[in-house]
Amino acid sequence: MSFGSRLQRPWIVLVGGFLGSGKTSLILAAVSLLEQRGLRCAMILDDQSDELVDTRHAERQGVLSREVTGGCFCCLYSGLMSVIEELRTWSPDVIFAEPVGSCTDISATVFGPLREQFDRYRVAPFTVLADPARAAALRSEDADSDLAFLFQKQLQEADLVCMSKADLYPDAAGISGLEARFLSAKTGQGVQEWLDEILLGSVEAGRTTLEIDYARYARAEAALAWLNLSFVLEPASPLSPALAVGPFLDRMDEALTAAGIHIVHLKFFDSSATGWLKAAMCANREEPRVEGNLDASPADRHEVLVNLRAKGSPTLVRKIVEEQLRQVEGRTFGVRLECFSPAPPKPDRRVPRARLRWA
Ligand SMILES: Nc1nc2c(ncn2[C@@H]2O[C@H](COP(=O)(O)OP(=O)(O)OP(=O)(O)O)[C@@H](O)[C@H]2O)c(=O)[nH]1
Ligand SMILES: [Mg+2]
Repeated sequence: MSFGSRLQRPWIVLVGGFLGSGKTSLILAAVSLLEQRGLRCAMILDDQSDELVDTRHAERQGVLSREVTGGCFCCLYSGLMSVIEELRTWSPDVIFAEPVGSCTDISATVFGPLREQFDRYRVAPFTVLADPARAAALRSEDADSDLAFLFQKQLQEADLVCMSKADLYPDAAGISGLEARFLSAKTGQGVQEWLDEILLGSVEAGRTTLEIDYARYARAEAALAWLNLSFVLEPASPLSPALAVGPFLDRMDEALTAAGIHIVHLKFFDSSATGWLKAAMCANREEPRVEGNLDASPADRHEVLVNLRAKGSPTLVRKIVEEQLRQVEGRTFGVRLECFSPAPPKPDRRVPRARLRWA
């Protein structure tokens, strides 16, 4: 079975879904499978700001990656296209793109204008991932209304819904009213089948235009605190990546939890001469999930990235993180810290479904 060749139009594959649903993990697993078949793949990450854990992770996995920063793809179609055009010079077969996990209205703002480029690209159906635990929480009666709004809108515009993390939730239910696939980026379960379906199947791409109130969308995103931090750490004595970031992560979780800040996704990335480590948690007091060189030997210099998406006040989140940073043992320098609420989304293109025809 062949997915195509370099002489043809490259595939554009958008994988959306809520913060922490498993987008980056799925894309990295898919790239690995496709590369085993000799296909060239690249990946585009999207964020409100730069210094992204996901980009560093992708680079460490050897995946060609680029960033679109300063907003969601829904507002930055032209930015997305200029990165796609740049990647095209490298003749990729498949370009994956991961929208920000709070982003929605992708069908009208990205798939819509992308249809006009049908002579240059093949566009896969829009996959939206849902973490079963998050889906249950955000569909319950006491769900946070802002987060639930974003989650629902993302699902409503999906061409294909996939329940992620099937290894963690083997008995997960789907979402009522939606046909869902089940997959695990960790074990590979369902990933090949998903690729076959999006690249060889007949599901139409971008078939649902959302009805969405942008003022409500803006309010929901503005309820989030978005923090990107980078710094260099020289500990008093050499530490492994796990020991360099572990205590900082634990204390940050404690302090955020004590202040009533709801962690949506907290990611750490440590790069050192002896190896790298990524640690992430999708809820307060969750056991961090760790990937990388777990047995790396101690190093005397660490480059640390922290990306935190939380429900709460950016001013308070910043204060907590600054306080925890002061408590890190050793010398910290080169600190860059940004913390804000996402600005109201303003699409640079919006092409509703009714005006569209695929070639
Ligand atoms: N056990 C298990 N964990 C997974 C799987 N997929 C993702 N994870 C974990 O879930 C967390 C979130 O995964 P990511 O791939 O970073 O999710 P994301 O949707 O890209 O997150 P954002 O970019 O922040 O929106 C990480 O700790 C992953 O290791 C899976 O299939 N199984
Ligand atoms: Mg990601």
